[in-house]
Amino acid sequence: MNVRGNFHWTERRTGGQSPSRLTIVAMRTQVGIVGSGPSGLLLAQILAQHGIESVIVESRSREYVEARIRAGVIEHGAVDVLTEYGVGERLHKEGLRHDGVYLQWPGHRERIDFVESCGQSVWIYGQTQLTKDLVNARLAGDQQIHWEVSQTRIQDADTDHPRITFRDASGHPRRIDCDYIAGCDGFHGVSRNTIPESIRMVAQRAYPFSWLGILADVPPSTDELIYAWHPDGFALHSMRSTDVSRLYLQIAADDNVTNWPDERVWEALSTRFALDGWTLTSGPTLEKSVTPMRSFVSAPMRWGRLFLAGDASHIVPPTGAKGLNLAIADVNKLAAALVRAIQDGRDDLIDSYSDDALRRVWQATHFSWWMTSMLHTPPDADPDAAFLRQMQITQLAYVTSSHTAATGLAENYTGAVLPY
Ligand code: RFL
Ligand code: PHB
Repeated sequence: MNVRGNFHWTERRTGGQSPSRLTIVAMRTQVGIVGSGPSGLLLAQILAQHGIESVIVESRSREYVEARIRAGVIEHGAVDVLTEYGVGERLHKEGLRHDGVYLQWPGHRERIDFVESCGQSVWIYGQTQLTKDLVNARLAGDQQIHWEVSQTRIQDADTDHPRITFRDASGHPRRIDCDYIAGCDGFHGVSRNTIPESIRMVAQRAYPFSWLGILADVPPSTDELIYAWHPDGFALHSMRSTDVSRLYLQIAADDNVTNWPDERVWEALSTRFALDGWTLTSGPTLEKSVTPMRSFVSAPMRWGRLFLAGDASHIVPPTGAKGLNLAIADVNKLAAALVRAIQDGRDDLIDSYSDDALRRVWQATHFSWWMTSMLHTPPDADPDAAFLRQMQITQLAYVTSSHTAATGLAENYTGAVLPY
């Protein structure tokens, strides 16, 4: 038996006596976690704060995981969770608190005030930064992450001896025997498909457009996010800091980055954000990528001792800025359930985890679908295009002029509608 920190490895020699020929075949942990995105990393962090041991396996390298540019908006309640579990320090120093958001359509830019509507705010803090904070917290606590694993499998999840098998970065086979397994491996992971199809319900919708995302080395031209409806397509002006802008353009579902040189990108952005007396400052682009738009929910989120969290179980189109926040909300519930089961021997919270988490998931799925439907112009080929565009503008005018309607948007956007 070899003990590293709190990890107990059972070893088997594959030949000779040289330590370099050792193959580590098995270890035990309380919670095995597949995936080191925000879901897996935060779950491990919360469990560690409660004295519960976990092991993370991740198919990508640390560099890749930390550089993946994704979300930027963190809900009030999610910030509270990160703060409570010791990973909110840099967010509070470097994050930007936003108390509202602008909705725009030609000739109009109207602000929805979150604080006045529902007493909450959101924070602008890149998922890349949050991921770095979580990885650093884990490694500082001498807790391991197995990077660059392959052939991950979850076995016997419906028994009381579930395990994760995989090949480590050097190709050696390994096994982790667990009390519980958390499937935090995103939309393309293996966890969800471990649950038999016969007990899974899937609800999904693919949208006929994508987002072209641009990271630009230029100070934002706005103090708060602008969600703009335009006949040419939706545009979003977001940011990562006071020096770096994050912008998005609605493009056709079959379009790709090579069709969007910088000049075309800035021209389209200037057209879609155009407003008298306001100018968009352009600058060098640091990154461009295309995100397909999809709503997807797979239920239940539990099968035996396997629990799904985050994108492994659900995907929302990014218009509502909900994906990362749902991941944090899932994990906060899952951690509480596992702590209760492991430390008090009580299964009530693990039994209700799936239903509890799905309430927020469906609410966010509805909000993201609603925001997406209000803001993205239908393709010209849609026979109802003229009608739908008029409905969108009517909805935008209503939501920005009725206090009640604005409060509905604010409650959903900040996450106030369902407490963590
Ligand atoms: P992740 O981040 O996908 O992490 C899953 C991890 O699992 C690993 N993995 C495996 N590991 C081991 N074995 C396997 N077989 C594995 N298969 C996969 C992967 O390598 C990865 O490291 O899922 P997680 O942790 O659930 O986190 C979800 C969030 O990342 C996601 O919901 C958000 O990024 C969505 N999102 C946004 N969410 C917000 O709340 N606010 C936003 O403003 C926001 N903007 C966005 C977004 C997502 C976007 N894209 C690119 C989809 C903007 C965009 C453009
Ligand atoms: C982002 O900053 O990346 C972002 C902001 C708001 C969204 C989606 C993405 O709705």
